Amino acid sequence: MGILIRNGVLVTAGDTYRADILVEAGHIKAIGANLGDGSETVYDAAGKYIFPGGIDGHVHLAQISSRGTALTDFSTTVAALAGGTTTVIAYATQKESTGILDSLEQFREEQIEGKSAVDVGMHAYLRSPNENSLAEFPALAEAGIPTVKLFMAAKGSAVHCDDRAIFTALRKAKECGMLVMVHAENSDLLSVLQQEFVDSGRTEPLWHGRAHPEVAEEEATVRAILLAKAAAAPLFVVHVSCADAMRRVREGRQSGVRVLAETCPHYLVLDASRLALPDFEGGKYVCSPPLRDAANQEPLWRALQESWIGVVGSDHCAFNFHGVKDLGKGYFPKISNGVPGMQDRLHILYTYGVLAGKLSLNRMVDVWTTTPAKVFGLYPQKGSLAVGADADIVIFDPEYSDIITAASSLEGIDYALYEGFVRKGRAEKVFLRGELVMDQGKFVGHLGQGRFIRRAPFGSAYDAPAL
Ligand code: DUC
Ligand code: ZN
Ligand code: ZN
Repeated sequence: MGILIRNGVLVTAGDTYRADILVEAGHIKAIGANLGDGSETVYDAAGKYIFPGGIDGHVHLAQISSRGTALTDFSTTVAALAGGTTTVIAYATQKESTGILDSLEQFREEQIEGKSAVDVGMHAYLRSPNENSLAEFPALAEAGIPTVKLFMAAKGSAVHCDDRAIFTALRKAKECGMLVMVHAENSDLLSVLQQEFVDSGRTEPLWHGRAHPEVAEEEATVRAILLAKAAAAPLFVVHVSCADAMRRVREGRQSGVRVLAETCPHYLVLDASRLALPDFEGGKYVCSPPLRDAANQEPLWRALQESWIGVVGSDHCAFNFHGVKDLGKGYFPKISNGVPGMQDRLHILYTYGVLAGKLSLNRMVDVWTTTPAKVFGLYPQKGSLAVGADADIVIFDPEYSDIITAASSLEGIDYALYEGFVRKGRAEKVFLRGELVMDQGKFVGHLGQGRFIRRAPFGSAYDAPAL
């Protein structure tokens, strides 16, 4: 039996218009007027917006952090659904002495299957690539995993990548439709500063931020872009946190490099003053790159509106404050890095972007789902309201308003990153492949409904807009 969503205002990356949507067998069957034969379940969306389901291209779940602490698992993807996100792409780390594909296959079987509330893709998070791992790139693309993440920080760790590793990975990736993603921070600069601060007893969370200055991100961003230029390969820079790094991305694109970028909700609305909160409260906000001075926020919003940055991912990486984050009390290098964000990505963009006049509604949909779908090989199956697409659909009530609290968090940890923030609008009903799975903030689906999604090679649906 089909469903019919009537009287809503459809919002896509390119259009806003009133129409009905007919869904059959998990797909959008038709968009228009006078649809259906009367046998459908009807949902009246008068006064509501209809968005394509959100795609969060950057989440960390079911992993052990570099500090040895455990992250929340895929059952917490219910939080993503509450914020209208129907697909996440999770980082899956290559295991020691194990091939990339074998590692990821194991991760899918053990952590994703039977547990997830949303559809899931995987990014391969590589140990420093060698000849064996590069040789696996074609098979990764074939397996529907066309993205690899390389980590420029943390020299000495298994995941650190030097310039040689990045350059060779970029060249190989280009040959087989893979996209290289980088965490861009200059490792040496970070470690010198960290050592100095620790040696002089400056060990509160604030000093984590000071040990990761903006220029360290800017330098690594430029270097990665120039390596991409040398390899004539595309590049995706994750979690751009500051205006200077963003400008380097824009200049790189203007100079002809195919460089794309993501920023995250926390860099748009939270600033470095959080790290200085008393009683180790600042520990809740420790992530890398760190929260920046507030002056960076307006340029980042503008970059989203102008398409200099195309993607907003949450970089959801959730730890309990008590018992996990607070292990780093008195010694910031031990604080588990990461903040939650899966639940409120849409709320932050809508309330503090759209309603504040910084982002058009269409651009919001674009950075929240459509460009992520295109860049990460999910388009047009996902990220759009189009005939034939998966019926991942959000009925969004723009009139709803509440306050974010830990009590309303579904993220599975003991604090809310945006505690006390007003949240306007709500994903009132969320459909995953045509099934109603979230209704008025209540999960009405089942864990395990989410499927592993094989993604298409990079480039098949995407060309970055010219700047
Ligand atoms: N930074 C990352 O790069 N990944 C996860 C968490 C964090 O803070
Ligand atoms: Zn990162
Ligand atoms: Zn991350």
